[in-house]
Amino acid sequence: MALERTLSIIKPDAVAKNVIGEIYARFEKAGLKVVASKMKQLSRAEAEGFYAVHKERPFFNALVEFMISGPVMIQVLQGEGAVLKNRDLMGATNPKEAAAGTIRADFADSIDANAVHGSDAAETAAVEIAYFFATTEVHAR
Ligand code: RTP
Ligand code: MG
Repeated sequence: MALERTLSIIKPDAVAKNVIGEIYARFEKAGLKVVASKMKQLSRAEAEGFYAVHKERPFFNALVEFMISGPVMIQVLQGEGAVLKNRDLMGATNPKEAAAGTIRADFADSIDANAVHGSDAAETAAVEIAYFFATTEVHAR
């Protein structure tokens, strides 16, 4: 497996539930290192741009409204197979379908308020990391 980086976002619902630390602990216990992080209130334009791939989908407006409903915690995770490892920790998009012990099973309330985002491939990870972080803000560890 290759050493990879992936973009993770703790969404407004999980920030509001005060579980940033619990989610970071899961990353660390799985061998993922936080190599960049920032808390941010996304603007509408930033949220629309980030999820532009979904702009024709019926849930797009609800997704954008939700993502700007409060601050998010954005981080770059680094580790062996980081993209898939993070997706495994997150669980299925719909928390009702998420495996027991995953972040979404434990902290998400609905398919809209589903606690976390994670890049879905190495290529999208590179684009998403550059969307939020300058290269000087991502640290070799
Ligand atoms: P994310 O991008 O946030 O990590 O989530 P994901 O890959 O698991 O799911 P994706 O298909 O990329 O969808 C992005 C977000 O849109 C919302 N969604 N709602 N109502 C629906 O059918 C529906 N489908 C997707 C979810 O909040 C999902 O996280
Ligand atoms: Mg996605």
